[in-house]
Amino acid sequence: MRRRDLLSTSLAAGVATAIARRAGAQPAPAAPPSLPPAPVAPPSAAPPLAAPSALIVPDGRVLTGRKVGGARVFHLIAEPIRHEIAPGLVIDTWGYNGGTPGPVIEATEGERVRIYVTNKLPEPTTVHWHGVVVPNGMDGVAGLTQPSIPPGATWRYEFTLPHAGTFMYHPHVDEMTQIALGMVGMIVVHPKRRPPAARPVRDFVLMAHEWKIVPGARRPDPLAMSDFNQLAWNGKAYPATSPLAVATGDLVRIRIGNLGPMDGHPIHLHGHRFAVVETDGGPVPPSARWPETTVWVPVGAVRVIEFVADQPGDWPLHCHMTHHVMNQMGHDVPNWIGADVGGVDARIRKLAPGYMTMGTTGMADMMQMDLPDNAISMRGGKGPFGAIDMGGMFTMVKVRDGHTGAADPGWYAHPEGTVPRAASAAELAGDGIDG
Ligand SMILES: [Cu+2]
Repeated sequence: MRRRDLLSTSLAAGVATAIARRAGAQPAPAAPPSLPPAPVAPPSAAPPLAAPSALIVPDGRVLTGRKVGGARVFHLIAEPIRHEIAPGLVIDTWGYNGGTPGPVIEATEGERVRIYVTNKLPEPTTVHWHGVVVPNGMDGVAGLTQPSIPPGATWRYEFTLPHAGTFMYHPHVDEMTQIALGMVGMIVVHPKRRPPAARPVRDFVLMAHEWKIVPGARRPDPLAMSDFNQLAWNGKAYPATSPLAVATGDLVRIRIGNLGPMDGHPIHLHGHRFAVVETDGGPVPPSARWPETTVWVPVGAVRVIEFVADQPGDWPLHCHMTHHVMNQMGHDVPNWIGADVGGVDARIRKLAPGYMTMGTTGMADMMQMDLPDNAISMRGGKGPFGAIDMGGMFTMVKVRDGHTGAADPGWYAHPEGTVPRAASAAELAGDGIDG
């Protein structure tokens, strides 16, 4: 359902309600949301953690596996899941170990890893270790390097991690369906010897994803090619994304992966300048780095950025494609901006009392319109100064003096005189501005 369809649905519902009210009847009960019964398995138990993770995965999970003999053992479970993208929007989809994205697999350079993959899907799958240099037979490509893993089976991958870095994993069977539904995850391989850090390092992992979810439906549409309407960081859309909390002066590393079906994302950070220090192909030599405030993260790529968080405040970190920081809707709403619709509205109101065309002064009013069940507002959330109109692939880096832990420190308290305000008549006159 595109936004136009949603608008006509809302309008139709409004008309029905109005007509029913006029006739003195009870409004018809809302149609039940389209809920195909989902084969939902309970979240699978992960193996116990061997050590506390050095990574911070906002809204996500880490698998550190456990040492058995000379290998680190992991268990990935490919399965149907029920996942909340944001309060009010729950989807029935596919993922790993009870969620999407799957847990971050964390290991160390040179380690032998043994990864068991249980297939609880209704169709075959495999796991490809994207960017990890493995023996050809461990590459996870159905038909080419292995038979696919049938439903109900548990198969075993085993290889040595030759390189430190940030990588990803995903199926190479029915990619269009399995990847689009959310079967994606990241892998972090720490260097064997970590260079002594000059300052505390805050090491974040963020994975971009996108779905097409018809407003009111619970099942993402894996056939979508271009009209994705739900964009997420680690499976969550703002306002459900957790901020990245750091202390002033920390070295912040953000490992950004993208295994969305179709779209690259220009990821923009406010208030700081960063460098791309690593891709899934390896480290970028310092002589080859350049300063940036936006990094293009193509589909099937990792970009690791680093910066010193030297500016206290609440700084957006978001995709700069405007439709990727908007929740749930599509792109085909009629363009009424600047139109005089008073005459049209008056005539429609004879049939549908209370009708009002939206969007003549911009789209902000649409962000508050009534929604069907299992749909969320285009608008992001409430900020300290009013509504934040960005949603979707939006989060914040919250920089505070002396902040410890990963908890949200709340809204930034701006020092006196550092927030814009209405100009006074004396100021306008003094600076020669005709306000
Ligand atoms: Cu984007």
